Order: sequence, then C-alpha cells, then structure tokens
Amino acid sequence: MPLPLTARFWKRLAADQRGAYMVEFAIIAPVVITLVLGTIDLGYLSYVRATLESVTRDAARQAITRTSGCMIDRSSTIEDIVKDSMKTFIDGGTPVSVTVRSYRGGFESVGQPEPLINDVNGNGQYDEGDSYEDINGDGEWSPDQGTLGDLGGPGDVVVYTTNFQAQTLFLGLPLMFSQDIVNMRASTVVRNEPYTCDE
Ligand SMILES: [Ca+2]
Ligand SMILES: [Ca+2]
Repeated sequence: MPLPLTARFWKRLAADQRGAYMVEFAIIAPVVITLVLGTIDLGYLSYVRATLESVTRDAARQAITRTSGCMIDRSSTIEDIVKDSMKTFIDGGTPVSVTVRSYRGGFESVGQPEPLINDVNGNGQYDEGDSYEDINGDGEWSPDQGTLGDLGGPGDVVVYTTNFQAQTLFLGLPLMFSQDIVNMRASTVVRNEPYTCDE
C-alpha cells in the first residue's frame, strides 16, 4: 500500500543529505578560512621578524665601521638604515624606533648592574645607603650599567635594539587573538671599532 504523501515527503527529506552538507559547510567554512588566513599571517610575521633581526645586525655592523666615528653621524646612520630597510612593511607610518646602550666594561658587562663598593647589610643587592660605582654617570645606582642613548667610544660594546610594530596582512590573527598589531623587538651587540672622531 503506497505511503500517504506527507509520510513520503518526510521520508525523502530525511534521506536527502544535500541540505545537511550546506549547513555543515556554512558552519565550518568560516573556521577554515580564519585558520588559513591566520596561518598566512603567522608566516608573514615570521618573515617580518627575521627581516627586522637581519636589518638590525646589518645596521649595527655598518654603524661601527663608519670611519667618521662621530656619535651623531652613527646615530642617524643606524636609524636611517633600519627605517629604509623596513619601509616595505610600514603601513601608514607604523613606527620604527632604535635605542642604543653602550658599555665600557666589555661584553661581560652587558645588562649587568652597577657594582657595589660598600654593601652595608651584606645582602649582595643595592639598598639605600649602599655605595656604588656610578658607571653610567646618571647620579644613581642603575640595575643596568649601560649608558642609554649613548653610542659609546672606541672599543666600547654597544647594544642596538630596534622596536617595530607589524601589521597583520589578513583578518585571520585579529579574529583569533583580537589583535592586528604585533610588537617586535630585535637586539644585537657589537663592539665599536677603535676609531677617532675628527670633528
Ligand atoms: Ca645591600
Ligand atoms: Ca648609574
């Protein structure tokens, strides 16, 4: 005996997978697209980071071998080199900044605190009342003995740090992590050539 129309209709509908595929696609597609775009963004940001590190190393190397040797020349040199090399990735004036810190005590003094002369309570740390060697001459005990903003003299060790804000290419990462700007930093440590500044 043939099934009534409504019963046949519901049976056919239940067997029809086409609608289900459409619904599944509508649910999964945005996730897949986000993942793909996010992966491309990550690859792009890795490339930008590698470029920033390479540019920082090159700029520092060029800065230390400048025969002019004067601080102002070398400062503008490294700033210009970094900005020029990163301009491909600069979108709407994304800032690039370069900071320098010089050390007179060689590579081993990089990032080290100013040494204590008299550690009153003997705890190995600076406390109010302890005397210290003010290596960077800023009039206070410094947890990092490097001189900020100073390109150093002949033979000094200098740390160049570049900061860059990279913009993602697509919406992948912004959708996943709610951020389309990624802060990047690259550092390199070099020793100045034994130059003389003739100005
Ligand atoms: Ca102390
Ligand atoms: Ca100091």
